[in-house]
Amino acid sequence: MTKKYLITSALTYINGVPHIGHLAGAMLNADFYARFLRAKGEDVLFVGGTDVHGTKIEVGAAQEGLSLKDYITKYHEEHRKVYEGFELSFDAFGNTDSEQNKEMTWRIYEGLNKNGYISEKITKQAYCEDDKQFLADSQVGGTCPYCGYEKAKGDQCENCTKLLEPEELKNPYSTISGSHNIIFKDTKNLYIDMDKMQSHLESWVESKKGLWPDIAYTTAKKWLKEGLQARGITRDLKNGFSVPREGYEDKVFYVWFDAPIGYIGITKEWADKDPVNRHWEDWWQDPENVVHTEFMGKDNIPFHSIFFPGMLYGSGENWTQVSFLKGTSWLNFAGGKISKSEHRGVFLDDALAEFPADYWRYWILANSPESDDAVFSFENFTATINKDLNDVLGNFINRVTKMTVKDFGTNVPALGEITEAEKELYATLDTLIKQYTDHMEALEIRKALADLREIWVSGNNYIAKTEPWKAVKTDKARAGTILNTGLNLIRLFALLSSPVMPAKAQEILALFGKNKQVVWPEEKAEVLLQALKEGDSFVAPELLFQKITPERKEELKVKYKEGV
Ligand code: B3M
Ligand code: ZN
Repeated sequence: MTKKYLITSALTYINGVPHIGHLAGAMLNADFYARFLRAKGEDVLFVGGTDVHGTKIEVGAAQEGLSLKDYITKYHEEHRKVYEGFELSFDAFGNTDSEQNKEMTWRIYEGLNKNGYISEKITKQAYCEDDKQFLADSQVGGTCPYCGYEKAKGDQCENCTKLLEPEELKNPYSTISGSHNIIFKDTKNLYIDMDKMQSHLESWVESKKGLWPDIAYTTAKKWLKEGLQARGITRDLKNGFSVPREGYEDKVFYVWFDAPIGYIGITKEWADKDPVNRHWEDWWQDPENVVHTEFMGKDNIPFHSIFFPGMLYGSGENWTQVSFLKGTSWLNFAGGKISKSEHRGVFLDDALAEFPADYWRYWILANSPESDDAVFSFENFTATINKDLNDVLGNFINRVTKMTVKDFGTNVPALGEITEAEKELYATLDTLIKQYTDHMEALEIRKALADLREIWVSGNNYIAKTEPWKAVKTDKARAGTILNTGLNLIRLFALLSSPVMPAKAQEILALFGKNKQVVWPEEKAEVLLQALKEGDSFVAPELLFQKITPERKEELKVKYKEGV
């Protein structure tokens, strides 16, 4: 049986519009991989969505004076729209609050409970007598015992960055109402006994050595080394799934319990729309035949490398576990901390209003913060777009099509005798395309993008060397051969660029007629460069890419507060 490829990208919290850092961390890498595998003819299911439970969302809804339901609907839709704008090709896209996800969450909880992995603990928690509710750690404000900052939160002091417990705050108050009427009250919650899974998870993580990227493997190892501890899976909150257990009527599951299960819930929701042809079990309960690749930012790695695998394992069913965990570092902004309220940094809605999605996709993938943090600046963005997309790729396409139209019209000229120059080009391309494909398969994204650029460069080198503008004066058939090869290169470049810049690739393929289907080029370059035949018609494009002027760049730097 051929393998199936399950791809998941972290489910973003719906409070706030996502920025380019979110794209760089999870969704874009996942989309790039999904498109590549689909082009290779693989069976792919790409799952994504939004995370709508927990305190953050509850607070966000209260701030906007919306009901939870309206708040969730509004922002889920907003996220969906920008992701569509970035051409993220999710097969299944949903929310974590669906009926299907509740069913899966309860099922996994019941399994864990049956197998003895659930316990109950009583702890003290902040309770506001005026709000008549328990407060999450981050909902308690007060004075930091270390630095005296008056607006510290119960989980962390923003001023001195110390991690805190709510009881440590002096003069505690509710951030919901401002009331100082706070007591610390006993509350019981359910815990998952991760300590009982220590040895199982140790050997499982060990089996990923050399397979997972370093950042994922070492993060998982670090947690194991510190020793796993029981972790709370219920909370005294309103926004979440109810808990099927007596005495827990006023509580909900912790957001990080049902969020990763959300991948399964979203798959089930998708399958339920077409029950004859889609089966969630084919993806989630077939570990032998499914390759599951997860994409996320580095802060999400512990949950995906330890807790979620532990939850699935402890439930006792034969779940598909993560095969490859692609965690990335941060994409930072040259101007400092990205903030919507201070209009600093590039949020996805603004990004789409400034430039085509493919400009961003190219830059972000080429600068992917894979092992180290990377920095976005309009300075660098401008340089990359002008050089790679305009001078290298765009210029090649323009020159070849314009020269052909001028000397041969809008039909592909004949391919005559193959000379050393073509043979050299074939050899270069064979090496580069293999390297590119290998890097994509291994999810070495920066390296893959460097290969893609080299592939484009090889086209320019070929034209510079063969000088068709000279050849046409002395040997028109030779010029025809060069331009035939050039036109074929354009088509090949579009196919190879499609996981990175899907819309531009379609635009380029459309120059050669109706067949715009992307099939991954697996033949030898010599064959690939004979796909377009003598007489096939094409059109010379209008400007495919546009340079960013120095004035525009300066405007953008001011507008988004880069170094201002
Ligand atoms: N919503 C955290 C985040 O957006 C969390 C990820 C859940 S993935 C299952 O970074
Ligand atoms: Zn402090």
